[in-house]
Amino acid sequence: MATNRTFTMIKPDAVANGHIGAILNDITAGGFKIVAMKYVHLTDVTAGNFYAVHKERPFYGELVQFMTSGPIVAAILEKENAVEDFRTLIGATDPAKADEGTIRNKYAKSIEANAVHGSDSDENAAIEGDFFFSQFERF
Ligand code: RTP
Ligand code: MG
Repeated sequence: MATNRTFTMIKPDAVANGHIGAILNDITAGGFKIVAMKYVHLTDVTAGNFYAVHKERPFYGELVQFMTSGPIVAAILEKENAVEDFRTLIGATDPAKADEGTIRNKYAKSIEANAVHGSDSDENAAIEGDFFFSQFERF
């Protein structure tokens, strides 16, 4: 499998709880190379646009509110089979269902405040990475 890329965010709950360092450590220990990274506070407009795919879902308003509640770390990660392997590393959306040792199992508190984002396809990984990073901000 060729090396490819995924996109992640360390969400406001994990940032506020002091887990940036531990999560980045788990990500690099999991074999992912960080090829872009920034620390930003999303606005209603930027978070709303990022999550536009979830606009019709009942949790959309709360999700945008949560994702603007504090700063986040956004990053593009590189590894073989990056999208699938990263979703394995982070675990299920609901941390109560996330496997032992996964990032959400270790650092997440609820289905919404679930510590990290991971792209769900190669196509969305490219769209999400382009949303946050210009060509000069990725390596
Ligand atoms: P993500 O996109 O953040 O990696 O998470 P995911 O694929 O595992 O889950 P997805 O269905 O894409 O949902 C996006 C984010 O919305 C919040 N959520 N809240 N209240 C709820 O029932 C609910 N369901 C999902 C979570 O923050 C989830 O990660
Ligand atoms: Mg998703």
